[in-house]
Amino acid sequence: MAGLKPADVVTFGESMVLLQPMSEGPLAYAPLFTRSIAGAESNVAIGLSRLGLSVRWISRLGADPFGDLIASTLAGEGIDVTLVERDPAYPTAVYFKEFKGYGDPNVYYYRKGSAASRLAPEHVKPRWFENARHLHVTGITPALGPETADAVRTAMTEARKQGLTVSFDPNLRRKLWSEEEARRTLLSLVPLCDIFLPGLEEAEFLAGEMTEEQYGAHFLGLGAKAVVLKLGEQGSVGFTPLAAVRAQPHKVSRVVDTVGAGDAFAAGFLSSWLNNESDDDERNLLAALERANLLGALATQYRGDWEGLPKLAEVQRLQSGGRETTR
Ligand code: KDG
Repeated sequence: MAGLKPADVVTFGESMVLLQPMSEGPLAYAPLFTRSIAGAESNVAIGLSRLGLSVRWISRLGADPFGDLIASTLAGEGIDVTLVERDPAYPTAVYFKEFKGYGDPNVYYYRKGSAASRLAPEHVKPRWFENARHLHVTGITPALGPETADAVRTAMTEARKQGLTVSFDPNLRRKLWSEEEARRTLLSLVPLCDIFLPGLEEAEFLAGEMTEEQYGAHFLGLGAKAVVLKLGEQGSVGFTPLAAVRAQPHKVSRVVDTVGAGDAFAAGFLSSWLNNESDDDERNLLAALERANLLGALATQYRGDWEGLPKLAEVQRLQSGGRETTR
């Protein structure tokens, strides 16, 4: 077997075909749709790849045309999809959005019994982590099928055994599982990560009501080495045992679609954090949080879960206050 291309980041999870109505209003009356793909981990993979990191995305897709579409879209983004397996017995999943004209879109999943929902520990191979530095996982995968939580646990454990660092975004999706199961499973995975990336609401769901500083201390106490709280329009705050840093939000004048903003945030954070050049936690946290806030904000400017993710040159231009050349 040929060696795998080195990867800064490995990630795995389910990607789906995404059908978005071209109009606002109830999905039941939407006549026309655009077609794209989506999935928390592949959104992060695209964000990282556009910022110049090498990324390996792993999943199970149906042996069907929608599986082809996902694999070729991600390969087209420069992501290594060599280890993706195609399952002739189970299909690629689909999901729909419903734009109400205000707030977060509603989402409707058609993913029960999908190829990725069959992911099991036996699929997680030591080879997944060969030649790689970091694993990123989300709390969506454990909710998908009977053995997916064990698959995530196995992957996190194996990655650490092979010397990778691990990040974990709980990405709570209440439509996928019960609150009790979600809380128990997500909490059990926190000690297996180095970087924990909850939103404020997710932190409260997992740990009850606390101050931001208490959340930082609480999740560091569970074993994470860095805790990053996403505060939405208020920016973000990060904690390590040595530092606590707040970063102001990147302001935008209008929000088109919030779905995928958390993944963009994760990509922004990791792209900076994994390339830390200094030993100064405060400095490293601030740089990573500022980039994360910027990416999260940019992701809300477009319909679609990843289409608004910027390339490195755009990020550098925005961070240095440069003007955009439009024509
Ligand atoms: O974070 C955005 C994702 O939620 C979206 O792209 C689709 O993976 C997805 C999911 O399970 O909701």
